Amino acid sequence: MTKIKISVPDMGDFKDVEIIEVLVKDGQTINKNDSLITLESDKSSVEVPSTHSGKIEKVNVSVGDKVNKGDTILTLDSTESTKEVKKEVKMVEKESKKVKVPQKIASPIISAPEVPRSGKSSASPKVRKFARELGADISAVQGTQRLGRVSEDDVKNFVRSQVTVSGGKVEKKKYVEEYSHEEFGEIQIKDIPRVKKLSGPHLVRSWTEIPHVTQHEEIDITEMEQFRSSLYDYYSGEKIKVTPLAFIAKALVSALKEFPNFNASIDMHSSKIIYKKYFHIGFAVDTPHGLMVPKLRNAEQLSIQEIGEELKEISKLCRELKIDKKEFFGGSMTISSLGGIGGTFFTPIINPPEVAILGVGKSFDRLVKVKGKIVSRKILPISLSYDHRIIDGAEGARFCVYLSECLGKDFAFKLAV
Ligand code: CAO
Repeated sequence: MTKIKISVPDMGDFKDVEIIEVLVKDGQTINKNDSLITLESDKSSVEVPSTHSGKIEKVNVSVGDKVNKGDTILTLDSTESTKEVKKEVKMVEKESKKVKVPQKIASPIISAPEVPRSGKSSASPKVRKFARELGADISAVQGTQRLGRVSEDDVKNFVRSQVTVSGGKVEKKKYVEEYSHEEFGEIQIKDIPRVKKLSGPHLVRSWTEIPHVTQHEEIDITEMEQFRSSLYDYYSGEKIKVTPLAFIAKALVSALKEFPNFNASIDMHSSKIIYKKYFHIGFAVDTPHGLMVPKLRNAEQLSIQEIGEELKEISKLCRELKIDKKEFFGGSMTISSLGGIGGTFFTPIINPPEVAILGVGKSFDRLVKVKGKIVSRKILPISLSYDHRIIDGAEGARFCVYLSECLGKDFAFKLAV
């Protein structure tokens, strides 16, 4: 056993550097490279690692001490042989020369070289703790110190760049326009409607947390449309109006039965998938108050005509603000239909905790060549967005193909109308 002293390394121009942490104590067994103390100057903080393994006889420093190069940090009963220690001393000496930290090492007094921590962000335990307390991810903080080391100020600046404090409340940083709007002309300022205020954070969470993939598809609904426009009441002879959305909702129920991954939710905390045995189809309703997404409950038990009637009834309740809050929850999958307005493809945002949403555009006529003849076909554009964590591309494509079949020329068999 060799008794050695480990002392403060060369710190360049720094004098009287404060010890902000003592990471070891008397009697402790330590390994080579274990951190002993943290030094902090006004410019940086750094951990001083041990150059040897052994049992600490006595720690000579305390928090708050101001130290200089060569001051003894501790004495150690080294478990290494005298020969090894001498060899080690020579190596330390060589390394120190390499990094241009001049040190006069007289065995067995050894100066510990300053070694910044490896890894993405190098920071002292104190700075790491400080970042943790503020909820900041230290790996995201850009270190401004030597070798990119992160200081407390770096953490503070990082947090400042992420949040604002207003009225004692910490909020995520607001983007401030460089020029105010009125500098460019007349403006009017209104409150954001309550429904939009409520749905905003939900949409942001979905867009930022769920890896969305949107698959577009054109469905030939010519036969379905001929059937739909030919519906009439048997007794009164009056035309029956059923929205294409009712057919689409029915087809969606069938697809959900075929592809249970789409009628699911994921719980990332417990790493579980929740498969739903019910078919509650959400549908986006455009109201003067903002977008609402009520559910059409147990859609698998309803006929297409009944679905059409319920859609009308539920959207009326939404527009009159008479809908129960609970009706916005507990869905299987949502349809966002813009078909009554116009447009073709878009990228609908998933309505969590659901994992997919079907966007529907306005159907249009297309001239196509069939058996040498030019004929007009009715095409329905759809856009399916799904959560790529649970649904892969092949399944997304199969889902679209299946929907095409349900609404295509054999729709009557597929939907059993
Ligand atoms: N292609 C062509 N025409 C369509 C169509 C489609 N995909 N879907 C509906 N139509 C037709 C209907 O048949 C109806 O025609 P008639 O007046 O001749 O009967 C007309 O468009 C109006 O339909 P509608 O949109 O009022 O009714 P709907 O039952 O189809 O839809 C509802 C109900 C609640 C979905 C709709 O009123 C609505 O609010 N749509 C907007 C949804 C929305 O905002 N989505 C975006 C969410 S993301 O911001």
